Amino acid sequence: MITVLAGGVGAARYLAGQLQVTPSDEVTAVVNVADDVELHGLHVSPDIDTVIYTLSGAIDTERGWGLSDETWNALGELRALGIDAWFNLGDRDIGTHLFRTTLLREGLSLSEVTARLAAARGLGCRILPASDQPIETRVTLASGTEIGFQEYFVRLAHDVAISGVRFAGVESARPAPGVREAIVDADVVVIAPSNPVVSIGPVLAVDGLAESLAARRDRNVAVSPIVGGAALKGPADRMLRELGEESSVVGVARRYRDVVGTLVIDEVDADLAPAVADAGVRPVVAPTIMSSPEAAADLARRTVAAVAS
Ligand code: FO1
Repeated sequence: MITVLAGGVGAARYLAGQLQVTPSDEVTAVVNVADDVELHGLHVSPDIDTVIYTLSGAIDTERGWGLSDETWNALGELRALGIDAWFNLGDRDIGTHLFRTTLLREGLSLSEVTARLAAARGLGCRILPASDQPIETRVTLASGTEIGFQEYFVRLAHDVAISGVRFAGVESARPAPGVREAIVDADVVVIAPSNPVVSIGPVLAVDGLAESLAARRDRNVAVSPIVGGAALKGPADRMLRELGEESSVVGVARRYRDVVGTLVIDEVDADLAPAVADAGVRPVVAPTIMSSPEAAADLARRTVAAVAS
């Protein structure tokens, strides 16, 4: 069993690579839920949907989120009615949120709804929310104002400095069914190249998961989402710096050293391998830019091989 801790776009690409080299029934994704947001009466789970849409080939490849061949008529009607609809929900994507919101209201858990969505799109791998209880990433801006993650990421286009991040509700969030076992029983646990602060952070903060990972640290491996000091997509590099950490593979190694024994870094960061080792994590240098499905498959192969005994 390969268990992959996943956020959104980068993790979805990594998972698509993993599924080219590992039978799907041997892959479990534990996905961040702290980006989830309630908008216009709908429960949206961006990271879960991005993973399911990507793995089923339904993703809009330009945006990296939402469905392809999308139209925006419902949103247009909302705006015509004077609603400030700043989070772009496509008409097809709204179908997913209506399905999820209706079943949640009928009492199904997020795990059960997610399993139905994954099965409906023909996925063979397991997609587990990190928790069935609500966790909400709250971002404190440098100005001191605290806002929700999607307000920061989308409405403000993350074009603003932050001074803090917290995961509201995480204290009472338990691992969703199967999550702890997926970590404890995995041959290898991979932390996918997602934002360490707001995509992987909320997963590691769920009760007992960091401890379960630490207990098998030498069979866990992370892929750095920071290459040459920068994030390939999104604000991970700026967030690390604004939180007083280093936006580099060394900064990532420091963040993950309690839960992984190995960090895969890109060839451009090969000169930092000794510094990663000094931070207490074994560096493995490999091409980490997933510029094609073959590159993603090769990265997944190398990442698992780095720790599989
Ligand atoms: N990202 C944007 O930058 N702008 C959007 O309008 C937007 C809408 C959206 C709708 C559904 C969905 O599943 C994802 C969406 N995203 C959008 C991406 C989302 O904010 C990010 O995927 C994560 O939350 C960060 O990984």
